[in-house]
Amino acid sequence: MTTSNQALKQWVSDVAALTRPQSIVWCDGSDQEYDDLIKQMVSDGTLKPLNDETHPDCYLHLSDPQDVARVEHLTFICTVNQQDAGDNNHWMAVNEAKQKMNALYDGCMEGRTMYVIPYCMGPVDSPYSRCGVEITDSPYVVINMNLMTRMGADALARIERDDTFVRGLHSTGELDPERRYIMHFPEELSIMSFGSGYGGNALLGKKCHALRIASWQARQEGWLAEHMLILGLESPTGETHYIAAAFPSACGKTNLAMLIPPEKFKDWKIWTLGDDIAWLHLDAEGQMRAINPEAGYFGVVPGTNEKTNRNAYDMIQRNTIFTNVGQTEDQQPWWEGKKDGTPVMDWKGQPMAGDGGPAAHPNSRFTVSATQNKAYSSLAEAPQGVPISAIVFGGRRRELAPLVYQAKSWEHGVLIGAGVASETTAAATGEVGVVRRDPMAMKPFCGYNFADYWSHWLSFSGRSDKLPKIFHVNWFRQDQDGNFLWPGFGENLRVLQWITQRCDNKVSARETAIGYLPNDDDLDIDDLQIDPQVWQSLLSVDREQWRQELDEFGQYLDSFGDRLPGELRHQHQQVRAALD
Ligand code: SAT
Ligand code: MN
Repeated sequence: MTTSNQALKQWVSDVAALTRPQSIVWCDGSDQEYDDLIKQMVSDGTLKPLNDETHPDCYLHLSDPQDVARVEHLTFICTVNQQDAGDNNHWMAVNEAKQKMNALYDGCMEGRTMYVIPYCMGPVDSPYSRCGVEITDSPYVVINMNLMTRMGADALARIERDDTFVRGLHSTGELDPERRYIMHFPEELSIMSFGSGYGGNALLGKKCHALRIASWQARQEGWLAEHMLILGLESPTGETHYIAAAFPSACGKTNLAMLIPPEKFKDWKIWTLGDDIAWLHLDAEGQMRAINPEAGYFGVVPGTNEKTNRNAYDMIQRNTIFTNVGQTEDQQPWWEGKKDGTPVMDWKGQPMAGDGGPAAHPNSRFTVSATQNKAYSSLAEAPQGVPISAIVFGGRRRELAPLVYQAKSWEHGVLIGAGVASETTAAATGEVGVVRRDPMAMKPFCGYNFADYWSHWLSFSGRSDKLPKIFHVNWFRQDQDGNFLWPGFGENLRVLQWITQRCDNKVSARETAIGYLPNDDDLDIDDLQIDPQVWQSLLSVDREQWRQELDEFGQYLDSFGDRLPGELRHQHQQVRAALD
C-alpha cells in the first residue's frame, strides 16, 4: 500500500530518513493484519494469550512498570505565543520542542518496523469526522488503534479526498521516563510522542488528537471537542434523549455510558454512543449534535463486575486486549473488584503476595471494539450524530457538590463547567485523591488557553436558541466515615430521568444560589431506603462551604487575567452575591 497524497508520502519518507527503521508497513486495518500482529506479539512475548475457553481471543500486555499512565508533567502544547497555550498547559517553544524530539527520534527505529496508520476519528462518511496518520514503532499501538479507531484503507481514501490530516509521530524509544515527552503543535496539526507505550501517551488518535489538537481545530471551526461520554436514555414510551457528560478520567464515564437500569426502571434503556470523547457541532437548525470520534473503549478494568457494569463485564470476555491486570492459575485475567477467582500473578508478572500490592494496576485497562457492547446504539455510526438534550458536568467530590443541580442559563452552565474540581485518580501519574480544578474535565486535554476556551463556549449562546440544558452531578459524596451517600452505578438512572424531565419542562425545581435543585420528592427513590437526613444532605447547599468554594474559584479565574471573558466573571459575581 502507498498513497497518492504527496504530503503524506513526503512526511513518511522524511520520518523514515530520521528514524531509520528496518522496514515500513502501511497498515490496512484488516482482520488479517490484526491477527498476524497478534501472532507476532505472542511469539516475541509482548502479548500473552489468556484462557481460550473462558476468554477467547483475549490477550494480556504488561507494560513497563514505569509506564502505566498518562504523564501530564511531560505533556506540552507548543505554540508560537506562550499565552495561546495558557497557564493551564505546559508550554515549550516550537523550535526547542522540535529540536529535542528530533534528537530523540534520530535512528530510534533502527532494527524496528515502522507502521503507518491512517485513521479516521468518527464515522468515515461523517462531515464532522477528522482524519490523522500515526507513525509508530509499536505493534501494540497498531492493534489498539485497530480497536479504537476506524483505521486503514477507508481512512486513507478519505485523507486523499480531504487532503488534510493530523500528523502523529510516536516511538516507544527505550521507555526511559527521563527521555519521555508528549508534544503537541496545534498550529500545524501535529503530535510528537516519545518514550512511552501507554494509552493516552501512545494511542495518538485519542487524547492527543481527538481532544488536544481537535479542541484547537474546533475553536477555529466553531465546534467543541470534549472529554464527554454520549448516551441515549430511552423511556418506556420509546422516546430517547441524548446526553453528553464530562467527568475526569477514572470517574465512571464508561459505567454511566453502559448503565443497566435498576429493577424498578426495567422498562427504561440506556444506549451507549461513546464513553470518553464527544465532538459537538451545531447543525443548520441550531441543534447541537454529537458524534463519538472513537470506535472502541480503553476502559478502567478494576471494579468492573456483573453488578457495577454488566455490559462491560460481558463485552470483555472475548476479543479484548488487557493491559496491566493480574492472572489466575488458569490464565484468566484478574483484577480487584472482579468478585470471583484468585490471582496468582500480578500486573508486573510477579507471583502474588510479594509486596502486598494489588494484582491489577489501578489504571489497568481493557481495549475492545465498541461493537461488542450489547448497549451500543445503532446511531453511533450515524454521520449526522445524535441531537443532545443535556450536557452534564461532574467530578469526584467527597463534600460540597449536591447530587444534581441545573444551570440557570447557558452562560451559568459554562461557569459551572469551568468550576469543576475533582479528586485526582490513577489515570495520570502523581498523587491520587487530592482535589484539583479540572474545568469541563479538560484540564489535561484542552489544547489552548482556558480563558479562550471559555469564550468559545460562551459564544454558542449567540449562535442558537436551542442549546442543551446544562447540569452538574456528583455521585461521590461521602459521610465522615468515608461511606458513599449515594449508591451510584445503575441507580444514577434516577438522576438522568430527572435531567430529561427538566429538559422537557415536566418537573419543577427549587431555585438556589448555585442553580436549580430537585425538590425532596422529585426523584423516585422510595425503594432505595436512603435515610431522609442523608437524602437532605445530598440535595442541600451549604452556603458557608459554597462561599469558600466560590472565593477559591474566583482566584483561579483571576489567574487568567485579561483574557478571562467578562461574562464568566459576571456569572461568578452573580452566584457569589446570591450566596450572601
Ligand atoms: O490513558 S488515557 O488517556 O487513554 C485514559 C484516560 O486517562 O482517560
Ligand atoms: Mn478519558
